[in-house]
Amino acid sequence: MENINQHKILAVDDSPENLDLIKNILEPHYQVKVAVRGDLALQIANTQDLDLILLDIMLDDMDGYEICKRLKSHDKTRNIPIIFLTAKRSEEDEVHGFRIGGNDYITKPFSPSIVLARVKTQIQLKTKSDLLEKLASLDGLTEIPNRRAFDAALERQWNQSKRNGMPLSLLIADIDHFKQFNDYYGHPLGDDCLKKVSASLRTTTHRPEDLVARLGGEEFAILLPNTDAIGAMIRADQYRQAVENLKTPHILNEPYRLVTISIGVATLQPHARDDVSTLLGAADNALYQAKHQGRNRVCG
Ligand code: GH3
Ligand code: MG
Ligand code: MG
Ligand code: MG
Repeated sequence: MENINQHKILAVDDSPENLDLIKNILEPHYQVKVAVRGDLALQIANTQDLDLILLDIMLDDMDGYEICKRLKSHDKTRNIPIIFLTAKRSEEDEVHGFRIGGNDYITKPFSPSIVLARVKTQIQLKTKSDLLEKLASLDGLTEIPNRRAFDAALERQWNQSKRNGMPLSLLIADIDHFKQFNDYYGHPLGDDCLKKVSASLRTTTHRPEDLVARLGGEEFAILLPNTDAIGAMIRADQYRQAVENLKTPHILNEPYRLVTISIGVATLQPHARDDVSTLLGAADNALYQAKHQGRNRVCG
C-alpha cells in the first residue's frame, strides 16, 4: 500500500511561482522538496532518499536533460523516476527526454490533477520495483543478501577501492561438517542451523558498509571495505567465535561437538591488472587451509 506523506518528491524549476504551484498540488499527498537551480537539485538528489523528481528543462545554470543524464549515471540516483515538466512542447524534445531515461513528460501549462495522477502512477511503479529489487537480492531461507547481491556489492566495492586506494577484505565462511549435521539431525534442523548462523554473522557486523551474504549451501561471504589484512583477521575471528558461542550441538563435529565455521581471509589493494576473481580465489584457498588444519579456525 502507498504510504501517504512518506514518499519524498523533489520539484526543480527556475520559477518560484511554478514551485509554489507544484507544492500546492503535491503537498497534501507527499513530502515535497524544491530546487530553483540544477546544482541544488543534484545536491539534494545525492544526499536525500528521493522517490521522484519533477524536472523543468530550461533552468538558469544547467538544462534539465543534463541533470537527468547525471542522475542516471550514478548508482545512488539511477532509480529515481524523473518526470519532465516543461514548456518545451516539440516532439523531438519529448522523445529526447525519454531517450535519456525520463519516465514521463508533461508540458506546461499543466493541469494539476493530471500532474498528480501521473506522479501517483510513477510512485506506485517505483514502490513495486523497489520491492522486487529487495526480494531478488535476499536469500529465501536466511533472509540475508544472496549471491546476486554479493556479486554486485563486490564489483562496486572493488571499483571503489581501486579509486580510493584502500584495501578490500573478503572472508569466506563455511560451516564445518554440515553434511553430517544434516545426516544426523535431519534437514529441518539443518535449515534452522543455517538461519541461526546467518543471524549471528549479521549481528556481529557493525559497520554499515560491511556486507554478509549467503553464497549458497552452507557458505557465506563477508565483504569488509577499507579493512587491511590485520583488521580482517581480527574481524574473522570475531565471526568464528560468535558462531561457536551459539553452542549449537553437533556431536559429529569432533573435537568441538558444536556447530563451528572455518573462515578463509583475503585482503587486496585492487589494481587494474587483476579483478574480483583474484580476491575470491585467495579467500577460497585460505578456507581450504582452515579446513585442512582442523576446522573452527581462521586462515589468511
Ligand atoms: P566441510 O567441513 O569440509 O565444509 O564439510 P561439509 O560437510 O560442511 O561440506 P559439504 O560441502 O560436503 O556439505 C555441505 C552440505 O550442506 C551438503 C548439504 O547437505 C548441506 N546443505 C546445503 N544447502 C543446504 C540447505 O539449504 N539446507 C540444509 N539443511 N542443508 C544444506
Ligand atoms: Mg524553466
Ligand atoms: Mg561445510
Ligand atoms: Mg561448503
